[in-house]
Amino acid sequence: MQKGIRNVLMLASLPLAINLAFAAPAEKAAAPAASAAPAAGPTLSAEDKAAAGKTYFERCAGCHGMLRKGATGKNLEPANTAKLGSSRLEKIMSYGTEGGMPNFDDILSKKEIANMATYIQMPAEAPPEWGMKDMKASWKLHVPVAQRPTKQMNNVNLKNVFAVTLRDSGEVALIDGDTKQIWGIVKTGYAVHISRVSASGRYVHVIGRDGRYDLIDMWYEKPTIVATMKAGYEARSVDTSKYKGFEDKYAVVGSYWPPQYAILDGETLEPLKLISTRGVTVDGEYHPEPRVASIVSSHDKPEWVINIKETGMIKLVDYSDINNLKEVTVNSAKFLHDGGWDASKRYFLVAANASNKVAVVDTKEGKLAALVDTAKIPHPGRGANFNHPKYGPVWATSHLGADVISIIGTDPAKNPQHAWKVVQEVKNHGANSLFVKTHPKSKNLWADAPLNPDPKLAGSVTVYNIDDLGNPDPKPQVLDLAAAANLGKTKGIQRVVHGEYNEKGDEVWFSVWTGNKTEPSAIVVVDDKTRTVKNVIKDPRLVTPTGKFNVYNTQRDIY
Ligand code: DHE
Repeated sequence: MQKGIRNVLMLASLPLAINLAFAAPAEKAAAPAASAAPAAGPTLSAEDKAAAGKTYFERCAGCHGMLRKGATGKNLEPANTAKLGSSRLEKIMSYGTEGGMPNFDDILSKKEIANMATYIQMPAEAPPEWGMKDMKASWKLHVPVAQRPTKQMNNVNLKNVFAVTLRDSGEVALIDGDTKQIWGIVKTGYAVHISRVSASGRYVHVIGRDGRYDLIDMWYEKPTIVATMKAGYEARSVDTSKYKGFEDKYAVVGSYWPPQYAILDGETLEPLKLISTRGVTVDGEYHPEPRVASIVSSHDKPEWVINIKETGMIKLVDYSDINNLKEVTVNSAKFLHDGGWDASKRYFLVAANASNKVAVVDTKEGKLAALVDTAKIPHPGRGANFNHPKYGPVWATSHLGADVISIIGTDPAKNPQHAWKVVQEVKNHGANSLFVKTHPKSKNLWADAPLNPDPKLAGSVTVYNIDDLGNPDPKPQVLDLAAAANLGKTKGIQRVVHGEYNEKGDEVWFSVWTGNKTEPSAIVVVDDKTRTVKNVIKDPRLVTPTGKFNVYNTQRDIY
């Protein structure tokens, strides 16, 4: 058996693929420790260390980094954590902070929290590399293009299908938005982070937190995975080529570890090119872990916007000739995370979250248009575009670190006095928000607060009437959607997360995510006009639903 294939089989047989990062097989030995070890310090048994390492990957690494150098979350290297000490660390982990750190006392036991407090006072270990050879060995073409259906073999209205992440079961549910029935569930990587839709609208591309990338073909009777590959040990982002003439030709996948992005064949996922993102930050200092955060595909040119978290560099990658790849590197601000297009799709707005800024890149000119100062830790998802009654075209974000929604002017041509400024800040019902949402056909602006330690706030959403935002004191409505889901009492907090519109823009779907996979979760469908609950989708197969991606809106970047 080929060594690479054996690795992949080993990965599949582990409960979590990332276990490899903490218990590397002999042929992929871990790189030397990245941070200086104190002479002596807290220790754990091998078993507790492995368990804490797994939990660290599942729950902490995204914000704090594999090497614990900090990004959205604080630096957790021993020099800092030892100063705080076990008891303070345990309190922070148990109850969260107002600064955006969620509480974990509802999903981790006291022992797990105590072990984690010890673990993060021990030196960080760098996981192994994952290069082109590994990617190629992991690649499985389940169905070659020539053997796939030549026309749609089902009667589902594909434009209104929602790809729903079932976080803790490592699956994606494809839900028919017209009937609200589960059309199919496919086995994917662990905790799929996002789904993106190919330019043709036929394929759904899904990337697991563990770096497993699956391509789902929706032309079969039931959604079917036609290709799989592993992009690294940890990943969050993916997109496809959307420019005319390149539809479905390429895919691009960004990794957190190793820090790199890969260009793949868009219909087979065959790895074609790999580019490291290690390098210097906007301050000119070397960083060993500049992770790939959001990626978006231009509709106006053969280009991806690839945001490098730790360096604060935005890469504009021209994919028209991948052998002679051209990258424009735009300096912005550190800790780039999530973002979306403005309504014209010329400007991309991305949260430089721990810098409390939103960076705006002008993709027509290939330049930074602005760095906008905002409230603490902006977290927009893809943001929300609408016409403000006073300020014209605007884009909005909510915040992990503040209980406000920031509204930024986006029209330098006709409303230059408002462009790239926070023109208004309105109150959200709580901090620890992740996503805002609206739709061109809607008059509502929605915001969640799922990571709030207060269950009432975590289970509610704020909604503003956009027309009311022109008034001096606009009044929102706060809806308790967790209560509307009627799941009964659960140990895990019922966190209402991620609004997503249907194709028509007259319904908005929210997940009620009980962070505990043994407890029930649901999806609540709200009628956008009346703001009343229309359906509650409950099914034992809906395990910890989080992100939902409507095919039509995702394919066309409507938000
Ligand atoms: Fe996300 C988007 C990273 C935690 C659900 N998340 C993104 C993007 C990044 C990212 C880089 C943008 C992708 C793009 O557009 O190309 N997310 C991270 C983290 O590093 C972080 C903070 C910690 C972690 O460990 O992963 C994190 N994210 C979460 C969650 O806890 C959520 C709620 C559930 C989960 O999967 O663990 C979550 N993130 C989402 C969703 C999106 C997302 C649903 C897509 C939003 C959209 O509308 O496009």
